[in-house]
Amino acid sequence: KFIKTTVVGVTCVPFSGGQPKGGVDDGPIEMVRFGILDQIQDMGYSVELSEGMDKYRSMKPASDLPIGKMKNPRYVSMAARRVSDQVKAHCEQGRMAVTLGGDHSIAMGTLTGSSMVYKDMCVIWVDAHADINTPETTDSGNLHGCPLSFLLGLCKSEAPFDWIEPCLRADRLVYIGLRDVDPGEKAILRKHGIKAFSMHDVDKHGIGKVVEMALDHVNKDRSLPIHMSFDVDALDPSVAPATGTPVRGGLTFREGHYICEAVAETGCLVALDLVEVNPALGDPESLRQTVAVGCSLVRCSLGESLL
Ligand code: Z70
Ligand code: MN
Ligand code: MN
Ligand code: MN
Repeated sequence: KFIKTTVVGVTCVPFSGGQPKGGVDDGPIEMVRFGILDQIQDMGYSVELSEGMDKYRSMKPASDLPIGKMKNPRYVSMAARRVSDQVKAHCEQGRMAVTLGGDHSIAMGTLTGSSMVYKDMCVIWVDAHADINTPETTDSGNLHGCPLSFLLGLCKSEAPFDWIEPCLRADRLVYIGLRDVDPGEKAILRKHGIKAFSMHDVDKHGIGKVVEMALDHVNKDRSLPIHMSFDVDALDPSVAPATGTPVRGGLTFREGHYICEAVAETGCLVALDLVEVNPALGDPESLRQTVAVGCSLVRCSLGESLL
């Protein structure tokens, strides 16, 4: 409905500054090694790869003292700003924008980028976590737990994040998979009436009904562009073990894939993030399994399972 070419614009973001564990910056290269780019091409798309992925590592400032509780604020901001430019460029060309992370702080960039082109887009956030802490409510100071508060305009626009224009309406955001939400985040979700389908809802209604309700909430007529931001830790650790903050009781392999298939089926997807694959965590089999499932979710979101 919105995608104008058969080109998929892939942006690899080897970035780990939004949280303390190294290795998540190797997520994209492992997915590329696993063959994600060839797999996308084998589906009949061509791939346009954003340039200079190594630059994300080299842009780390020599000194990046915390601002309040926020850790690595300058590095996170600079990386997200670059991601924003790259994703925006793909969207402007009418390409499906696929971003491979990296930790979830990069969503500050992916969503600002896509929303500059698709002003009325809605967001499906698939995650164990709500990632909506403000610089005030965060306990950890890890910015991968905060991107949505910046995007929704819930925190003051201060340097180094003053380039972020609030670009997302609270009623255009919906979550699936939540099961580890901080008290301050719960208060934010309540205050702004943000719709969230937790694992409890998935158990109660089944994934089919949950995805339908989620789409109905943000995109009743299936007429708005969708940006889906998929944190691999939404999946159960038995399915995706190699991630920084595994939380038990997550989505099964099929539930995760169902979400991607149902979103693909709407024909409204314009941008996809696949984040928090950390190849450094766990044994080689955990790594292989997690990278494989990440690639599989990307393919399904691009319509692999549709007949
Ligand atoms: C916690 C925080 C988080 C991902 C952990 C955790 C956030 N709410 N997000 N792992 N992907 O630190 O703010
Ligand atoms: Mn998460
Ligand atoms: Mn927690
Ligand atoms: Mn996340």
